[in-house]
Amino acid sequence: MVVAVFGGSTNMTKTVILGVIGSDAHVVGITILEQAFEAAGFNVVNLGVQTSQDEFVDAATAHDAEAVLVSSLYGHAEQDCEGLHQEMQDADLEDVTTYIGGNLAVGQDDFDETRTLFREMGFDRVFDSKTDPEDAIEALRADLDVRPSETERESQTISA
Ligand code: B12
Repeated sequence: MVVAVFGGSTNMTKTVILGVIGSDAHVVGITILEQAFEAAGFNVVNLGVQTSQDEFVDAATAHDAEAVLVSSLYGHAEQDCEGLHQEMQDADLEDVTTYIGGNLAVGQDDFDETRTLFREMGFDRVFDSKTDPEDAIEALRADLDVRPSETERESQTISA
């Protein structure tokens, strides 16, 4: 189903924490995501590569973030994310929206399986490496009930 994104708050200063988790050093993807989310009006705190779970949690607390966007490219996302949502819960961050994206499994043959795995780990949405950043932005606007600006709204729809 395709629905237009209407309604919700026009406050576009929602803060998102972005980073590459674990020992992963792939930086290009989050640089593109940072620029795309900033251009869309979000306040982005980019923690960069090789970010620990503690650093995500501390940054989300310090910046009173609405969302945590985790990136992983090198195939160890499952191990690196184990316990993250428990840690967020312990820090009273259970209401923070969490996304993960990238090359989440070695090979990534069956992405439905990968999505199910990460959803069960607590992520609200799971994106593969072919994701257009605009799709993630639309999803986050919908999840945070944020309305895009007039000009952005003209062309935007979200698949649901
Ligand atoms: C460049 C590169 C490197 C460079 C990284 C340089 C740097 N500092 O960034 C170097 C040479 C260092 C490297 C090293 C390694 N790499 Co490398 N690397 C790549 C390569 C060729 C391109 C990555 C890239 O920049 N893509 C361009 C950006 C724009 O795309 P992206 O990263 O996918 O990000 C987009 C999406 O994934 C998505 N996305 C990403 N994260 C998130 C998060 C959210 C929330 C959302 C919504 C979307 C999203 O949006 C992004 C923007 O469009 C890929 C292969 C490929 N073609 O993807 C392999 C690849 C990622 N590497 C791989 C591997 C295995 C490694 C190594 C482990 C190799 C080794 N044995 O040493 C090491 C790991 C080192 C480390 N500690 O991280 C594998 C991963 C395999 C897997 N997951 O199944 C890949 C897929 C190559 C392959 N086919 O085997 N790598």
